Formats: sequence, C-alpha cells, structure tokens
Amino acid sequence: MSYRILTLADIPKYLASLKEMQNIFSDFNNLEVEEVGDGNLNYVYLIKNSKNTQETVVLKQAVPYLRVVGESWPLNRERMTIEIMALQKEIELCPEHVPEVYYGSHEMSLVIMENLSSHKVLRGEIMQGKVFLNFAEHITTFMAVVLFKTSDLYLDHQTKKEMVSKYINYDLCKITEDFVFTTPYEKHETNVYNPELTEVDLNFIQQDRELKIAVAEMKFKFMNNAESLLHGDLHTGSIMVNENQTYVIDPEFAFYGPMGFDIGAVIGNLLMSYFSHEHRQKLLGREPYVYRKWLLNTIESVWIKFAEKFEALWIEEQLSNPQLAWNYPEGEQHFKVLRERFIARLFSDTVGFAACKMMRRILGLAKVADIAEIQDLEERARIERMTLKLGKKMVIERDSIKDIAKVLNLAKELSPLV
Ligand code: SR1
Ligand code: MG
Repeated sequence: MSYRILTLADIPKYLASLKEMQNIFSDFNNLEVEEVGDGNLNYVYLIKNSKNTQETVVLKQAVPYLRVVGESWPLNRERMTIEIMALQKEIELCPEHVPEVYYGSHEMSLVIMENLSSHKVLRGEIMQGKVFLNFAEHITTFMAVVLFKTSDLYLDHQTKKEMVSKYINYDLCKITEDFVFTTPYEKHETNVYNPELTEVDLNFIQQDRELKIAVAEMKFKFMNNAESLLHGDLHTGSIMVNENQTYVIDPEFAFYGPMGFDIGAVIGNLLMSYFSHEHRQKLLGREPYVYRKWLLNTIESVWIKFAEKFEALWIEEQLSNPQLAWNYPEGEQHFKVLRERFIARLFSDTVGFAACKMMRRILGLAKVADIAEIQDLEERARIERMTLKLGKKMVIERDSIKDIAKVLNLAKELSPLV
C-alpha cells in the first residue's frame, strides 16, 4: 500500500484490512478511534472496540513534516522505519520494558502496538507528585542491557558496524544537533523564551565562551561516538509507568551514539523535575521535602544502579565468551582498570549530556511541561535560572564532577532540600 496520511475516519477500515489485526479485534464495526498524541513529531491514535474494551491498540503514524511546526518544516518519514527497527531490537534485548509491536509498515510509516492502558506517561505522573519505587530499577535494567549488548563490548566487529549503518538517522540526529546542541546557545529565531527571562539570563548561557566550547565538545561526541544503539530521546515523556512496571516508548530518535546521551536524558529530566517541585509541591498543598527527596534518591539510583548493572554484564559476558574481541593480557587487574576508566568517562559524558538536555528545554524551541506549564511566570523564571545555572556548571565542570553525589549537592545548593 502506498503512503497516505490516515484520518480518524480511515483507521477502522485500515485495521480491518490487516491480517495481524484479526487476532486482536473480534470485529471492526464498533471501533472507537481517539487521537491522543501530544508529541512534537507524529500522530498517535488510541483504538478500542467499544463492545469489548480489552480489544485495543495504539497506532502511531509519521507524517512528512514536523508536527509541532507544521507542513512548512518537511521531515523525512524514514524516522518510522528507524522506530520500528529500534523497537524490534529493544524487544529482543529487554522485552519486559518495551511494548509489544503487532504490526509495522515502512510504506505507511506506521506502527501498531500494545495499548499500555494501565500505564501513564512518567512526566505527567511526576508533575502530579506520584512516586514510582521500581522506576530506577527498571530503567537502569533497560539502559544497561541495551547499551551494553549493542556495543563493541559485546558484538563482533562486523555486526556492530552493520548495526551502525542500519540505524543511521539523518533527520532526527540533525534535529538533536540543532535543538539540543546549537540553537539554544545562540540568538536564534526558533528559540522560545519565558518573557520573564532577561537579556542577562540569556547571555549567561548564550554569551559565555567556556560554556559554548563545552557544549560544542558534547555536540562533537554526539555526532561521532557511535558506541551503542541509543533510544535518542529518553526523557520522562518517553517512559510509561505504573506502580509495578516501566515501559520505554517512542525510539524514533534511535541511532548509534554515545551511551551517556541516554543516561543523561533521564538524569537531566529528573533534575528539572526536582527544581519544578519547589513550586509544584506547594501547588499540591504539600511540604516539598518528601517528594523532592524521592526525586534526588531516584537520580542517585539511576546512575549507581546503571553503573553496577553495566559492569556486571560486562564481567559476566567477558567470562562466558572468551572469544569476545577484548583480551586482557594482565588478567583481572588490567580488566578492572579498563572498566573503572570506562565508567568514569561515561559518567563525565552523562553529566555533560544531562546539562545540555536541561539548558535546551529552557532556551530552545521544545519545552518540558514540568517547568513550562508553571503559570506564575516569575516563579517559572526563578526555576529556569536554577536549571541554567546547574546546566552551565555541569557541562563546563563535567570532568571534575566525579560522582553523582556531587551533582545532587550542586542541585541542592541552588534549590535547598527543605
Ligand atoms: C523540534 S522537535 C523537538 C524535540 O521533540 C523531541 O521530543 C525531541 O526531544 C526533539 O528535540
Ligand atoms: Mg518522542
């Protein structure tokens, strides 16, 4: 079938035409279709059989433009091909944290998958002050397994290079190169600012030589360090949760890049949630301490558990697969030094990428609701300034910030945990 943009009205007939849907829906005459996506790029529909609401799927279709801007900003539909391939790889490696895919069509640039009906988007849940005690455990399992098992530490040299080539994602990498690493740090027409931010606030980032050099270094790493298959956009809006389960969705930005970019996305977004809850907990009528302490503990666990799981996988795979390309002539001592240096360098990358992910959400085009939906613009600006200060310090000093406790202390210096 050649490509066409599906409308709400088209979808029941389209589903009825697919053999993969015959096991999911008992009939196609009572399908209710609702557009649910509020993402920047694609259209997402929730489909239910109104006679049996257990019969339900989600359909996501890429359109040949950037949805948040409109048809004036063309964008290649290839991103859906990447998303389908990335979902398949993530399901193979870590099925417990990825939704089931029922059908993918490269021609139609769409994917039909499990409706996670008892789960909600993590960002919205955090904004409402909900706690998820298993989140750090789950997200670190996902990241450790996918990042390790798609890297040269695990794959043979040829498979790895084939993977790099298969996941080249020109257009969406360009979006990240522009909107995460370039435009927020200059006077640019696509930037959107809270009107309460002053020229001094903007210049604190946009006119600072050391900061611009540090961000350029992170951009170069992003563009050149093809370490692992990344999710590529692992903010809290790309994660669905309930009390017991965590699912990673929306890997359309997937490509081979530096591991720290995904870990930094999770940590940077949780740091912004921490700042936002200085205000949000008051709106919720609560004392801010308990919830914000949970956020800080979660950030700490994300790094510590990730590093432990990644290293444990590395040791396990190295011992059980002596044919792996890496050998350690001086035995365990040599291997241990390599691991320690690798993880220290990965931490520095994580800190640097987390910082860029934070600053871009304040100065660039695409915001995070945690902060941007704060109605009191002065209060919002106060939280935005903290975010910019922390981001600037983290990216410039990323090599001397040796552990996650230091990051948390910097956050607490700007926004005391009281
Ligand atoms: C212009 S697209 C903006 C952002 O939306 C996605 O979620 C990515 O983060 C991208 O940078
Ligand atoms: Mg997305």
